Amino acid sequence: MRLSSFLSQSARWGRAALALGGTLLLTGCNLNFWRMDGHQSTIQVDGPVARSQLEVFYVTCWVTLVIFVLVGAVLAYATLKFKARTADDEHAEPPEQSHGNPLIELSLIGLSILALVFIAVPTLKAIWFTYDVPEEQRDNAYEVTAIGYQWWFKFEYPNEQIDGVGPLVTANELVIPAGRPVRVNLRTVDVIHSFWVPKLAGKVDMIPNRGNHLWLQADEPGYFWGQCAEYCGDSHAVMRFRVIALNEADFADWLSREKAPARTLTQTAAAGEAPKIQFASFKRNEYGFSEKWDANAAVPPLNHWKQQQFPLQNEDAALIATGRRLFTEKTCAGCHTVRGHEGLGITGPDLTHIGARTTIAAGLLENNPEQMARWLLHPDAVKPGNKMYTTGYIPNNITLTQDEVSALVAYLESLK
Ligand code: HEC
Ligand SMILES: [Cu+2]
Repeated sequence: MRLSSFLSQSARWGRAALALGGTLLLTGCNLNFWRMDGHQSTIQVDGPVARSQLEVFYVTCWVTLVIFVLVGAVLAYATLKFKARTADDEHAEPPEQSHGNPLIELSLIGLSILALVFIAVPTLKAIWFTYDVPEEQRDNAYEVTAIGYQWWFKFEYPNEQIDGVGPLVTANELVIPAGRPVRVNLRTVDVIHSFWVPKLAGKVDMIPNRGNHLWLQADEPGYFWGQCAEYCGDSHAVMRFRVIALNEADFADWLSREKAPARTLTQTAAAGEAPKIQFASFKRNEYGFSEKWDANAAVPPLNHWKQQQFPLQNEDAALIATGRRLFTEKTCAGCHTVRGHEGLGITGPDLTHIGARTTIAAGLLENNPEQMARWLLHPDAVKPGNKMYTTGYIPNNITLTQDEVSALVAYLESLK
């Protein structure tokens, strides 16, 4: 090798090593990267269904790793042993061929079959296990129905009937009892979506005219991230949801709050003044989540959810009343249900208790007055192509002043 080519070669390797070292250094600071413990990790799981799926993943990984090492070793051996070392070697006769050796070929076939069986047995077991709630736990199972819409999720509780209304309905945050199997019926009103809560279970498609289902269980109370996992149009990537698993008492409390009609504030109960919303602070395409959502946050997500159940301080009853009137005037009521108030629409998410949810726009923004204002002002900037904008704001020519937005926000956030 000539000196100049040696130098340029080693410079290239040097740069590569530097880049690799830099990457390791940077990601090294982020422990979550190494633990693979992101919000949607399938490696750090919190329920039996996801655990059985993880086991299949590991079995497959180990089997293929063994194959990789064996094939790699044979390849390396052959490469080194039969390498041309001198100019004469280039023209030498090929070494003796072992093609057609029945012993080698049969044992390769046998080993392949063995590897497949090794993978197939746990896979089949997991398929049976994840398909439906195990027989002996059926009586204990809780049932919900998840319905996919472009681009949000509706959740129905068939066993929680409200007199004169029908089943309890909510959206984008699925609240379940912890430590109990939950059977989720999967439906869609439009295209194919897919239901996936990486730490608990998934994925199963929501297919038009086909009744799919899955089951999941959270080992302990917790707050879990979910995501539509089947491309379904413009805002598929931001069609998210949350699963909140509660202990028995908290779950019963939530059910009774959730079944109650929308909260109505009386003038005497609250006559504060809502803090001013900082309209200037909205940026395009910037996710509205604070550090509260970090894994090491001072307020763990489940506690954050619990805090969200309480009314905001400084509720302004007059402003809330204006917001309620605007909700009808601006045609919001035609798409959204606010049970007990004027809202009757069913094409958008149920908003009866929107103030008590931690997210808006299908898990995309944190639910607080600022982000709510941002969503109402520019739903299209937050979520491209969303139906609230394309089939509501545009045809109905909805424009909102900052005062109107402030009133609507006060109203929506009061719906605990
Ligand atoms: C044409 C029907 C339609 C109209 C009119 C409409 N919305 Fe919506 N709204 C939707 C849909 C659909 C979504 C779900 C959007 C998404 O996440 O993709 C939505 C989402 C929302 C959300 C977030 C809910 C959640 O759980 O994430 C709020 C809050 C909301 N709308 C309030 C309003 C207000 C206030 C108005 C009136 C100014 C209004 N909407 C007008 C259809 C409508
Ligand atoms: Cu989808």
